[in-house]
Amino acid sequence: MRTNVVIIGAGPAGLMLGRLLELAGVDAIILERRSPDYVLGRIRAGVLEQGTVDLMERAEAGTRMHAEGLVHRGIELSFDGDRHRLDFSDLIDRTVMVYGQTEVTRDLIEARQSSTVYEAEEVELHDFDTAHPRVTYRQAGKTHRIDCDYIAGCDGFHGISRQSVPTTALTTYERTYPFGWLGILVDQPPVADELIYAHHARGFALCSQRSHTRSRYYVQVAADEKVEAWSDARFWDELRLRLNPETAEALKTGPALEKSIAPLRSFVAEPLRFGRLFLAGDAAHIVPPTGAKGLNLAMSDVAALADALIEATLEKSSAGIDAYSAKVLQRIWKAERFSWWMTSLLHTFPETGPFGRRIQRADFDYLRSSHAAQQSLAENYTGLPW
Ligand code: RFL
Ligand code: PHB
Repeated sequence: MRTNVVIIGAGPAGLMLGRLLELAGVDAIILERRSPDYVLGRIRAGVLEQGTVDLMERAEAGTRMHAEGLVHRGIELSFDGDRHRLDFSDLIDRTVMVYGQTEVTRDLIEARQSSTVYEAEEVELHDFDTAHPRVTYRQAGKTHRIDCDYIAGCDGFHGISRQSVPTTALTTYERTYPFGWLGILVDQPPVADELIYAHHARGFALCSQRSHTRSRYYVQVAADEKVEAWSDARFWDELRLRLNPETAEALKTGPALEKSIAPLRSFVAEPLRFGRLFLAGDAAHIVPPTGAKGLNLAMSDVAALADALIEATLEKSSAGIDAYSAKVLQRIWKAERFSWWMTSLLHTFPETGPFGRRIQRADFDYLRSSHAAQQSLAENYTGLPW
């Protein structure tokens, strides 16, 4: 088999890249290790920047998002029960869209007309440092080979693409946090119209949502915590303790549809190009979810990569692919900084002690008193320019 671009991974990054290439008339095959049901069952992000919304439209996959997604004008921050609302519309005339990653994935799968190979095992990348790269994989006991011009590694943090690059060619920057997020999905109306990010001495909590009838809540837990140790009742009790009393009172609880723990990590690999292999999305970088940036960053990467690959294929110009890595890394590091900062402000860090908490309180008080600081948060949360 032969194609222009082999895309590894059918998460949001791979599916969006595939869709943009197909619309431009560039041939691409997506190889995904899991089944479609598995891919659609992963509960992850919930907040889309305007740039991501625009990209869904460009991909001709935005109709349901506009019908069912919720436009949010702001968020609420809470510090030991003291609340402060940030109105992005007033501050910088921008909004975000609350629409689940599962739905984004579903819409992109439905929009796609070209082939996606699911349950592709033992995917291997070959000769991407030459003019003739190829990818092999196994499916139903048979080995297949695809020759191509370019390979796009969109296979997430644990994928094979980054691991295929010689370690000497890669510089990685990493920070792990001594905690994770325990998340619960529940068929109950959200406790508030907007998202609430709460700092509390017992740890961070987030009240998010998927629709007017489905809510998503998170609490900070120790990194080694086991999900089995958290009954639904224990989760709700802990969440209430971390919210201010009126919010805790208004919380509508129910049986968990899904409950899982995600570790928190900051990670960047540089560069993002190795010959004819390009990394994008979580394959290249991870942010802690506190800034709602991971999915959006994956989307801005592939918007740039799609343009570069279209130019390289149709116009035979390498300007875009030559510039790709340096261009997207600029934006990636700014999102890394913002996500790290939001995480530092809102979580409890056992090692920083009482001094650390007073600094966090000062950061929150400064934010409450400074229009400039609020604008800065709003600008980063709603998304820096693409
Ligand atoms: P994905 O989604 O991990 O998809 C990678 C795909 O590659 C496949 N794969 C392979 N395929 C073939 N061969 C192999 N060897 C393969 N290895 C892996 C995988 O099966 C998978 O289908 O990466 P992608 O596309 O880069 O997308 C990134 C986003 O999923 C991620 O950044 C976000 O979910 C992060 N995130 C959030 N981002 C936001 O923008 N806003 C949010 O509100 C937000 N909340 C979150 C989040 C992530 C969370 N968790 C669980 C880490 C909340 C949480 C709790
Ligand atoms: C979510 O709804 O899953 C969500 C929302 C905002 C975040 C992280 C996760 O910052």
